[in-house]
Amino acid sequence: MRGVSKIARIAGSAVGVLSLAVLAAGCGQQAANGTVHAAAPVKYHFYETVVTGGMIGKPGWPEFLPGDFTLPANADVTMTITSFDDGAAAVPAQYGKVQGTTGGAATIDGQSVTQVPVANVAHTFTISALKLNVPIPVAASAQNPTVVTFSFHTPKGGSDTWQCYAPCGSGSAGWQGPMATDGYMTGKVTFANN
Ligand SMILES: [Cu+2]
Repeated sequence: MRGVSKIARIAGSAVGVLSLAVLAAGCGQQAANGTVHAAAPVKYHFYETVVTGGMIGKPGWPEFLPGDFTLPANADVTMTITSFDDGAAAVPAQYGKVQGTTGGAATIDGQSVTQVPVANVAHTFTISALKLNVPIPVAASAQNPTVVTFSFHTPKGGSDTWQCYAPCGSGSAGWQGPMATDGYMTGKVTFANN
């Protein structure tokens, strides 16, 4: 009782009102945070960067960073791929099409697209097991990357291999070197339940 009347008295002064308001705001924030966390749908934004071999001191070895990675299972995942590669590696027609994403589209440098001209493709991010394919166009320059964003729903668990299907590697068909080396133009994506 003594405590309550003391607070009531302090509340009468401007300073008291202010400190009570801060206290109340603090409490409310904490409660709201907890509630939002529990109720929020699973959303996850994952970022990839594609660098040229020259950028990593390994000419001829363009690389996805990270190469092997984990995403939440059974979740709507948004991926943003920033690619600095300004060299083309033309793909067969099917790999110029966006497939398996939410809405069947991807946003490339701010524009929603469903396909990229095959001659303008530098890389693809493809998970064949999920029928997911996203072409990554040639960057305007090595200093001016192209930014590709798309969303897809992940499987309930397990792991899959992703692969770039633009022949950006070495050898006569462009399928050797980084195209065949884990962590460069192919890798493992794991879908984890916590
Ligand atoms: Cu590639």
